Amino acid sequence: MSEFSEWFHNILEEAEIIDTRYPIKGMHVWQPQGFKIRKHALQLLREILDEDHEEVLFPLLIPEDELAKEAIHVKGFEEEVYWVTHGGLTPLNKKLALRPTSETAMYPMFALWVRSHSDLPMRFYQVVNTFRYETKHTRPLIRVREITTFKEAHTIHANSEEAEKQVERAIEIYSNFFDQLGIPYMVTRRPDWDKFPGADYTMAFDTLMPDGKTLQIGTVHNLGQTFARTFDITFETSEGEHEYVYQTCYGLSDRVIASLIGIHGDPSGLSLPPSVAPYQVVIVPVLFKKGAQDVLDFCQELKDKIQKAGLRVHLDDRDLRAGKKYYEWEMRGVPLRLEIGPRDIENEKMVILRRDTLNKETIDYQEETLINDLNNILNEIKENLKNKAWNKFQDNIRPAESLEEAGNILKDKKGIISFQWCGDESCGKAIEEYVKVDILGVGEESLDGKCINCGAPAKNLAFLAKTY
Ligand code: P5A
Ligand code: ZN
Repeated sequence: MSEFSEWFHNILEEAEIIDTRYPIKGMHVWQPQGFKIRKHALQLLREILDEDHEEVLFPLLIPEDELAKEAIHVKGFEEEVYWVTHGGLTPLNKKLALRPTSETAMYPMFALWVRSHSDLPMRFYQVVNTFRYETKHTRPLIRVREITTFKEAHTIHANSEEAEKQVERAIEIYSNFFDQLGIPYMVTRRPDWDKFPGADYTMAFDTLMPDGKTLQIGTVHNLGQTFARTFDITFETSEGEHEYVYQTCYGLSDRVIASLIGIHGDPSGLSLPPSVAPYQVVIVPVLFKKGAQDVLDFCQELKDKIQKAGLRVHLDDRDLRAGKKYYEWEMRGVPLRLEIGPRDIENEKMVILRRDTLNKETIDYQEETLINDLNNILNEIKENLKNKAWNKFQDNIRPAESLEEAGNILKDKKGIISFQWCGDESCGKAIEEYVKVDILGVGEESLDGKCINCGAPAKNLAFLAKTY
């Protein structure tokens, strides 16, 4: 196990995020702390999506014939589908698939829902569990067989320009979401041989984990009219003609939580952005025999005040050594800790510890500006986590002029390699073969470069990385 892998597994257990002892490979239990982080992250996401999407909920099971309709799609998933074959002791006459994703559950219904051009666009999303019988090594939150937090959006449009605009919009939405979580990312177009089964093209978000491997944390697909033809989703144009719709879909998963944990964490444990931290502030009273009750009363009032202002705050008045409490809250990633003793109350001071820097500071306790002061610090923490993560990400993208150089960088430093690429599939496969890692995707157009492998004029800047 790599050092990061070990850290990751330990922190999931110690911080009570996920219990991996459930007796099915790739299926795990969300524990209360993990569930809260998940809940807050979903809340942020819903706030963004609800602006112009509607939330729906489709059944988990998909009839075999619907799943099989879209040939390329089903081919892409056939090795990963779990099947329900019996109801009790009775064999089903139609096998039912546990959704690996919901295109084939939703689109037969979309065919019924879409009538006229005036119905369009339609934008839906759902947050559900999906099942994929992954054959690669499973890892909690990163590659699971029950994806418990699959946020999938599906949109329907009257023309291809609108669908393309929706792809851009989805990229904006996810960028905004990741920015709020301080997760750095790059957005690339996946090579054709690596696009979503059935899509015209796939745009993907990749982040970088501390072990130098990238993690795909979201994808946006332009489906064109492929599924519309398969599922007969048509609309009546203003001229009274019937045309196939254009579709997009985009999805995120538990991997978002994995990257939050992995990217912001440090040797002391989790370090959470305030927006998703179960507790944003924890108050630890520093008690001595004399005056203990006064300190506790003061802390209780302080807690009430902070809570009223809408922050998630906890008063840790357990009868434990302060050092033990500090260790625990740092490990759990609480962004801000307030330590208050009798001397502080007297002097109108408090000691604060920022989890992101682990710096202790004494600041003024000012009743009138307290909430404002705390909010400012929390905001600084959010920005600092984000900046640190982005700096590290950018420091780990390195250009390579030759395949040999690319191979060496991947061996020594890992991370992401940028290179000039002609865009040709067989050339791309040869590059992947040589460096033994995948082409992540292509980025901006190349103006005057030469392909790193074949020397032909390069079409795009592309990226290589060892991936999860
Ligand atoms: C988009 C939503 C889809 O399934 N259909 C609806 C489209 N795309 S996808 O790329 O196949 O998956 C979307 C995102 O889900 C994450 N993901 C996983 N996370 C954890 N464990 C897995 N086994 C797993 N498989 C996919 C990825 O982040 C992917 O981008
Ligand atoms: Zn080439």
